[in-house]
Amino acid sequence: MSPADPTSATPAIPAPVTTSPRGQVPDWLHLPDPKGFRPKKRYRSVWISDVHLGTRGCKAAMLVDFLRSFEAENLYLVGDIIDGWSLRKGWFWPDAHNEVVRRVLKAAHHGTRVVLIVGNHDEALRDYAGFSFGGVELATEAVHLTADGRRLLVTHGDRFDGVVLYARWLAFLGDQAYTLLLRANILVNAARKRLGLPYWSLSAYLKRRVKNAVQFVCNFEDALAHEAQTRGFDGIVCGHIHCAEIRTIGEITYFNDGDWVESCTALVEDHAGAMAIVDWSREQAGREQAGRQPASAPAPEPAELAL
Ligand SMILES: [Mn+2]
Repeated sequence: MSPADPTSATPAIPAPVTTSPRGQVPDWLHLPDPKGFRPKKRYRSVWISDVHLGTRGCKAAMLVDFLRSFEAENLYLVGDIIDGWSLRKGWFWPDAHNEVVRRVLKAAHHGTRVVLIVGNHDEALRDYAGFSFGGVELATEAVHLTADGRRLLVTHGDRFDGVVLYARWLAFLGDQAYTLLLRANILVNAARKRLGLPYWSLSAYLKRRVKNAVQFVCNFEDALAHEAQTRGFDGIVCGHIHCAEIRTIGEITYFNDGDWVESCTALVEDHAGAMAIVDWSREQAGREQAGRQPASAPAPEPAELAL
């Protein structure tokens, strides 16, 4: 800005009122945790997905409890965080859902790198990939380098629905058909959206075909491992099918961080690069049990399955 011209008739613009001693941020960002709160765990990275804020199924209170329990350098929100489809049908937004958003923004403000990967239920955010809001980076996928040097592709996983649907054919048709199907899935669902039809949902499809669900989950995992391998990654982190998992497929490690609708699970990385699944409903149950028992009772089993 050039210095104000004293001869100019334009009145000086008053300085904005400072609402917080630390600058232009709301005061709630600095609210301390309640007294006597358990010490925070320190993770290098945390992945959560399929929170489905805006739906009655979302276990927001459990998630707030989890978000309050740790500090992390990286927090990846791996898609389907806000359920835009459900909100379009009817507004449902209780306080606990606000609290999730508040916790995430607070973490970003205090130095956690927060990356929000777009899923299929929050696809409206896709247009904003590459932008950053309130310290939250929006992206369609991300690359994570673990502390022990592994390169992981982080993506929601909905792109592979078409591949999973036609998995048996793919065995005959090969890699080019696979690439084509990845594109077709996006086009088909864009067309369905224009026709007012819902996204072709893998999880709904699986539920209709319960008998074959195990096979289809395997196909999903194989499709993602194939993608990671083709693109030269050591592993892949995804969500989408609401099924937490750490599994080796060929040379690829497949990680699924689960969901906060049914299982209340997250994926975490410690400072040595070891990855584990946290089952928060089990952790909470263990804590309640420990609270009921005398102080000399053995500590509950840790909920993390180190790998
Ligand atoms: Mn999804």
